[in-house]
Amino acid sequence: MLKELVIATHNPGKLEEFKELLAPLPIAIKSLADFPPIEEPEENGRSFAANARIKAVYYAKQTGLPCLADDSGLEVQALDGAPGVRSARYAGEQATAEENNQLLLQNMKFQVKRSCRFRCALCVATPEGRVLNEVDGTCPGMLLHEPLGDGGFGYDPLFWCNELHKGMAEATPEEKNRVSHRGKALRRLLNIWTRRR
Ligand code: ITT
Repeated sequence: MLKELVIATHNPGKLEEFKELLAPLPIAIKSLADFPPIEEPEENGRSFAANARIKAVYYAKQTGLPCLADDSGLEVQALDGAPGVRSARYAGEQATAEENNQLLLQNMKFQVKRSCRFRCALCVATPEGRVLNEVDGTCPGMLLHEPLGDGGFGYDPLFWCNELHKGMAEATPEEKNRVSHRGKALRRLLNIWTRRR
């Protein structure tokens, strides 16, 4: 298993979840805040996996340490998978979570079919730019008609989690990590790492 790992994200919500999930492991966890500012790469991949790979390889080269990158988002069935890979920028390049959520509610106003899912792709890369691992995870749910709960981040207030039978923003961090797309993907990664030892 790796001794040091940089969690390559600027999203504080993601970072907190990773720190909690990785805490039991003997790995020194760093974040991008431990390095001088690094310009962000262009996330122009057509899939979550492609974007996770772009970020992991780029930040591993920039930091000189192995990096774990996450690309994730919400896919709404009635919108043909949107916001999808554009989840962070759904309402515009610099959009806030609040603005993204408002636009999504507006676009779903007259929709009865409200199935959706969170997806997460993870990639681990070395400073030489070699991809070590790629895994993913999915979390099924329903899009709510109005925000519910005050936990989590991003689209959590609009997401009814089928597995928890409650709103994602109503869940404790432990509950969310148990069923979330990110929790599932990370456990897959940890299984791969521990099988190799
Ligand atoms: P980094 O690229 O720096 O990791 P980002 O926020 O730009 O940060 P993404 O490009 O992967 O990350 O965009 C993911 C967006 O999808 C994120 O901004 C949230 O709005 C949403 N999202 C992802 N995981 C989520 C979760 O667990 N709960 C709620 N929303 C989530």
